[in-house]
Amino acid sequence: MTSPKTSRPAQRPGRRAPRELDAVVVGAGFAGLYMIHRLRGLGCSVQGFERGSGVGGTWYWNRYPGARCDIPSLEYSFQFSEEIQQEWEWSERYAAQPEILAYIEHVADRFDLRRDIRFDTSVEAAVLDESTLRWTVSTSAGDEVSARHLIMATGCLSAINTPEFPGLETFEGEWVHTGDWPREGVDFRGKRVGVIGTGSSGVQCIPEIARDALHLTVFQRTPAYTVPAHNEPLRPDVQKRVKAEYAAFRDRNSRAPTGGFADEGANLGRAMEDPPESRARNYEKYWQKGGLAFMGAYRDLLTSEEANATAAEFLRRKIREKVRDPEVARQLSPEHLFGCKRLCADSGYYETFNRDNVTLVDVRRFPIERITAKGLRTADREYELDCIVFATGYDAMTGALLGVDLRGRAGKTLREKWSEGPRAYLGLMSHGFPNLFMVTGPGSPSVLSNMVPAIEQHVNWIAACIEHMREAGIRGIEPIAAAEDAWVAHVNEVARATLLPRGNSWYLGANVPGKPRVFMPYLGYPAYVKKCQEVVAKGYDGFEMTS
Ligand code: NA7
Repeated sequence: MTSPKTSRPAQRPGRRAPRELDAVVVGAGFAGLYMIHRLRGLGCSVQGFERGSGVGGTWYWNRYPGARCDIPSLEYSFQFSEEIQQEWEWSERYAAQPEILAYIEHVADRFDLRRDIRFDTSVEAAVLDESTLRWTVSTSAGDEVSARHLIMATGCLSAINTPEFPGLETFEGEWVHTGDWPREGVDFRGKRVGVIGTGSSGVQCIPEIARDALHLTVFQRTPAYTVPAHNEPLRPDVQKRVKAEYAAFRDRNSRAPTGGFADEGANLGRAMEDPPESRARNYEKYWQKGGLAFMGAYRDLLTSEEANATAAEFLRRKIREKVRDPEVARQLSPEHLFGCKRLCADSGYYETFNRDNVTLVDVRRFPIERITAKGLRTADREYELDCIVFATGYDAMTGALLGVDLRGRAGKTLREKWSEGPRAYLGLMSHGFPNLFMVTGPGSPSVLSNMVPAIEQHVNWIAACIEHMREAGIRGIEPIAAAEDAWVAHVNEVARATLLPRGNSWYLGANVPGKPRVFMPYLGYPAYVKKCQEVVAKGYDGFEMTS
């Protein structure tokens, strides 16, 4: 696909015209890599930019000890290439970060994707030329390129959230964030370590750090609900069985209400229809399955408060059984709604609090006031620390998109447009920003589904759209405002029918001070895929095309 000569932007005197491309892809994680592969297949000229020094996206940055996926390996992987599916051997039921990164590197090698990616380079701005409907993209390395299509493959959990505690610059020890972990690792041996945050990252790294550190202090604001992952080596016969019918396996999973992964199957019954003893047995069964599969114990756990309370009480009982000190068990026991913040999958989390070298501090009761030269001060005392680990999460779903100065029609920025929360049609495109695509953007199932199939579905949709534009001689595509408004209203309506908007979660932006509280992902993976197909079948219903 070559760009028509007429679309060349006017040259500014004394400056070279930017290099003209069909597409720019921002990010080289699962989404960016597959997008580049598909665009190349269409014969498009494409340039990728990646702020890291290598491929992998979230799996490049999250190198903290214990980092592991909570979706089974055989499902958290690409399906676009049967060769890759067959040749890659997963070693564990849930892959750890090094294995997932090795897998992504293998895919990049296999399709020679690195040659089109500029590493150590952040895209800083992209400005639409309304007359040509092309984007001028500028980077931290001083590149300026012009592209017909700009594809933001920047990830849902990539802009880290580091709370602005006063005094951090005075800290004499080392501090790190789980989402930006040093490549050379961190040596915790003989050190007094503090971990702030007990979401999935905290829950995964706390048992590992406790094993090495002299002493570990865990600063907890909200206790997490977590279910043991029951991770184990992947049995060769299981892997062989799946590989023998991989396409059918993927097809079944794509229709699962869990959002693109089947795991062990969900129970379609309602919690209160089961008498208490049988309910306890059922919860025990799902606890034994492990991790996120527990969400499937009953179908109404996220819609009925009464049902939700039974799951919460079952999990609190497990904490009391595992944690020896009743006061520590009480502090670790969540009182909020179950499952409205993402459920964690752990390996020995509660047991860690039985160790002599681990202390739990409740920072909801005594908030962190400042970081000091020697450690950290809460409202009631100071803790001396040699190392602080921020496991404080992300500016999720919108952070990376709004981190780029994106200027659409009439010079309006995406930041201005989204000042009261993200607005996008199908989570794919936003009105006023023609030819700007988002992979798993807000308003798509994304984080409420299995990310890799969700990414592939979006990339396939975008690639087909670009191919259609080329064949039909279309220069621009953009959602119609009314279609976008209706979709945003629908996303909210679906969420409101559940308990999810009542959790103080990153799904709502509640973890980042000042962020608008809007429920961002779309709940309903199989229905969403059908909707995207219908939109295309009806001639890109809800979109406006410019020839
Ligand atoms: P999360 O799930 O957002 O967890 C962040 C944790 O950090 C959570 O316990 C927060 O408490 C805590 N936090 C954040 N800010 C503060 C301040 N200022 N003081 C004390 N504690 C704080 O991020 P993760 O990285 O663990 O996981 C993100 C996703 O990655 C996960 O859901 C999986 O999908 C993979 P809070 O709950 O806000 O009170």
